[in-house]
Amino acid sequence: MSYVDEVLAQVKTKNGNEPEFIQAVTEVLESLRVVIEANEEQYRRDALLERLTTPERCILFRVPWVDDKGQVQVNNGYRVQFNSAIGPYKGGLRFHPSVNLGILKFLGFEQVFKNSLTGLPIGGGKGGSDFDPKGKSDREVMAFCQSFMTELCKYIGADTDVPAGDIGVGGREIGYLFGQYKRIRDLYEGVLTGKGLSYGGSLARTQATGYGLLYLTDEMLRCNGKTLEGKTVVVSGAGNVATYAIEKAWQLGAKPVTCSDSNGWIYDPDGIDVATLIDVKQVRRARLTEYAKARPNAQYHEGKGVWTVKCDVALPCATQNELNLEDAKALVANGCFAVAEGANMPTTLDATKYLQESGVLFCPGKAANAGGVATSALEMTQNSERLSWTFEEVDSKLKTIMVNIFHNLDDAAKKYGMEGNYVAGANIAGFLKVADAMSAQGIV
Ligand code: NDP
Ligand code: 2IT
Repeated sequence: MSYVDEVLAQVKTKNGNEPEFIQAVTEVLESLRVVIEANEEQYRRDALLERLTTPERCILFRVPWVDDKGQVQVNNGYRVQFNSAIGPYKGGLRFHPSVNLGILKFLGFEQVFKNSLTGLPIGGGKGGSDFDPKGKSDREVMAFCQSFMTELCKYIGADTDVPAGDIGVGGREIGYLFGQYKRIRDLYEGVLTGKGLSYGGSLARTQATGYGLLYLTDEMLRCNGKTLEGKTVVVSGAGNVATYAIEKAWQLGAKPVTCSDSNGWIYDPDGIDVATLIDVKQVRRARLTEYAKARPNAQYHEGKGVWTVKCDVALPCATQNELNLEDAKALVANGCFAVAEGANMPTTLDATKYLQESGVLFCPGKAANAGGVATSALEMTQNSERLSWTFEEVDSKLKTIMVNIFHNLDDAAKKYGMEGNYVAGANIAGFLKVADAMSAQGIV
């Protein structure tokens, strides 16, 4: 059996109850075959793939907090410190009822390759809780965040592990988490990114994932003789990534016509109005039905459905496995020619294969959404030098990073005989740097 098949089989046996983790590892290892085979003896002897697919450390803890009725609630807290070969662990915190160890292992594993692709010195990690911030008062969210950080602060630090936001963790949560870290550890340091501008945050970090997604998509289209100008774009999600993807799509001359949340979706024939979306989701923390009330031409539909809308470009920006084979078929039938993932692993393996075989340009999340973590690394740099850069400076660095990421994965795909396969290109380019650092550092 080949070394890749051996390790894949082991990963499936050892992590049988973690389907998302197995899915992420399968995608990566399958596309690394040609690289591994070229160096199989050394990699096997050093158990490189076993080490690459096993987190360095997983921390699980109890998070007790008191709700507004005086009732004690208990949630699970996690931090998966996956790989520190190229820098301190870096990756977001997710607060969502679906969070479990398997989900965070998949996200941490993806983060290792994503962070490598940015070209910046950051290792991979992810954390979070099954806590659901929806419907909670600000005081309840603060109580939860303080209890969560009381435990997490023992394991993180500006040079050790630097969390940030993800689903359910935005500016409000990062503020409460930072305050508690500072109080307990008595350290004013860049231990979190995505901070507010008044206490060490970076300009453009809020917009970075969505903007970066569009910078990369623009470059991918240009390199394939197309542009975003005048194109119809469908977007899923209505959170941080989706909102700023929609804003940048407009700025680059495209027309974004959809967004969605966990209850339903919007089709706005006039194009999604960013100010209304921000007011509904960020200011009022309301449902998308409120968007439809504010925009008379917009249609609200319950459930899932953005992928049935005719479009040129599709940008899944909500959550994992939200675009399946049936959705991929609908996109292709409607003439969609490019898909770039704003979310982490939003496309199922069979849907990805179908899109690629149908000639759709497909860029995986670990490259396409790397602008968020790249700008987090720029926030870490600003914190270290105790300076703040202008919006334009950060945004222009972000753009350069996204364009470079695209060319690195495009070149890697070409070099290994898989031209146009950006999934393989991203996995190979991300892997090579991590593998080199791991090999240089001995068996650790
Ligand atoms: P937010 O919490 O800001 O927004 C998430 C959006 O997705 C919301 O509209 C939410 O709906 C919807 N959503 C979440 N879970 C589900 C679900 N199970 N089914 C349907 N809709 C769902 O998160 P982000 O925008 O930050 O994250 C979105 C994706 O992007 C995630 O995959 C995340 O890992 C990834 N990502 C985020 C980065 C960042 O910097 N924030 C960086 C790179 C990737 P509702 O409003 O109802 O909750
Ligand atoms: O998935 C991701 O890359 C993020 N949620 C952002 C991580 C970060 O550290 O900024």
